[in-house]
Amino acid sequence: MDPERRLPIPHIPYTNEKPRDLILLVGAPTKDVSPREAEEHLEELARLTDTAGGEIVGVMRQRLEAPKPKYYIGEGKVLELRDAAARAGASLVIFDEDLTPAQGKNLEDSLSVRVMDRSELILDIFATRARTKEAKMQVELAQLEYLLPRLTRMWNHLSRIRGGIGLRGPGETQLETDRRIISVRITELKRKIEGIARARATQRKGRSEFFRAALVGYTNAGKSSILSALSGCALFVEDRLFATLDPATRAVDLGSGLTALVTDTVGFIRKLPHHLIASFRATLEEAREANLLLHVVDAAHSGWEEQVAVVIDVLHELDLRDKPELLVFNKIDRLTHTEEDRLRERVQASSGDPAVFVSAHHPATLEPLREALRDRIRAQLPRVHVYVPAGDGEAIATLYREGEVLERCDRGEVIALTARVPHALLGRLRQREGVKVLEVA
Ligand SMILES: Nc1nc2c(ncn2[C@@H]2O[C@H](COP(=O)(O)OP(=O)(O)OP(=O)(O)O)[C@@H](O)[C@H]2O)c(=O)[nH]1
Ligand SMILES: [Mg+2]
Repeated sequence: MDPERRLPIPHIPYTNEKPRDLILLVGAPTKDVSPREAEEHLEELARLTDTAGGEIVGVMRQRLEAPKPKYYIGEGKVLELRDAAARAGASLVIFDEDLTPAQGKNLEDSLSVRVMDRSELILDIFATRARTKEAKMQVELAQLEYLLPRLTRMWNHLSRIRGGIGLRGPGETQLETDRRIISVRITELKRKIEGIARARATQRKGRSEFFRAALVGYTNAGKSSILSALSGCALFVEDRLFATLDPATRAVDLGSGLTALVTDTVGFIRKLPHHLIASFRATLEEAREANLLLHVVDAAHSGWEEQVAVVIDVLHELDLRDKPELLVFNKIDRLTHTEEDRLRERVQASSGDPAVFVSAHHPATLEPLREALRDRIRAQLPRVHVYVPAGDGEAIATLYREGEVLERCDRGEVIALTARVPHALLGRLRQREGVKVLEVA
């Protein structure tokens, strides 16, 4: 049978008509996580739960020396959790930590409600938010790979409950499937995604003469807002996690005859499911071919340093760590002057990496970012010798305005300049009467 027909992935967007899952959250960090970080992680899990359309009815915490093999948390805590879930009428328990398939199954058997971990929740959000064919296929692939080792457990609770968070996407059709069909589908999806990536690579070739930058960063940092502000074309922006799933590229006019192609990409998050990262590799090809990564940071978030570290880790995993990077601290409108000064000092002291401080909501503050982009573009422009008739003031002025003049030598009738010149200007100069251009090897 055609596996495509056996495993349709239903796209069931969350609507208010559906009863909301009542959810208990569990945070069980190990002792090396600071109390502030532990609370930030739970807060983020709560935002993820809200994005998925669930209603939180309680939060439980436990500090662990190390995760326990059987239930992740201690056995006493499991009993406490079972009582709390029953009292609150919870239909779902979500752990902030990754559970092994066995831990998930043991917990479900003891609690008699469905149990999910952060990875599964993130996959569910991606499944309901994916819009394009490519994003849908990537999420389906990641979900199937996550599902495969947990198949028996899924069948177990599917016979008890239907629908709800975590059961959207492929979960609902698992009853009549088996591992073989899933594996066939996984191979099929990989092949199709690669095909799309190849088609995209061909498209990109046509734009290769442009300087390319890719916006990367933690989810909700303001990547789409920055690209909207830079390009003047509105992109989807939302105060929710994972507003953007598909890359979007816009031409950004930087003035002085310089243009950059800037790509907005999917946001990263702590503990991004490994399968999801793998399947988003193709989408992030755009970032791989960029000349510069603009790493956007939410400067107003108390956990920005941890978020930067998470993004760096994911970039590592995607083999993107060696790209030139510019840190773009966004949302400075939400900082006081003192906070902004302190942030600048901290950034300077800690990394020494190049950084700019902007607010996507106040376009004038984006000037340092535009300037940094212009500098990077100019640094990559071809170096040429240009000989201009001394009387051609206009050509000389244009060279100073649109290019970067490195040397000038006035030789009476002719002015000889060495300059970095944008491709477009190069074309115009070559056609100009009396002007000679020689490329420097
Ligand atoms: N105050 C303030 N809010 C901002 C700024 N930039 C973005 N925001 C808000 O932050 C939220 C997230 O912005 P997005 O541009 O969607 O962030 P993103 O990084 O594209 O997020 P994902 O696509 O979800 O990864 C929205 O509510 C924006 O209005 C800023 O400079 N200042
Ligand atoms: Mg976005």
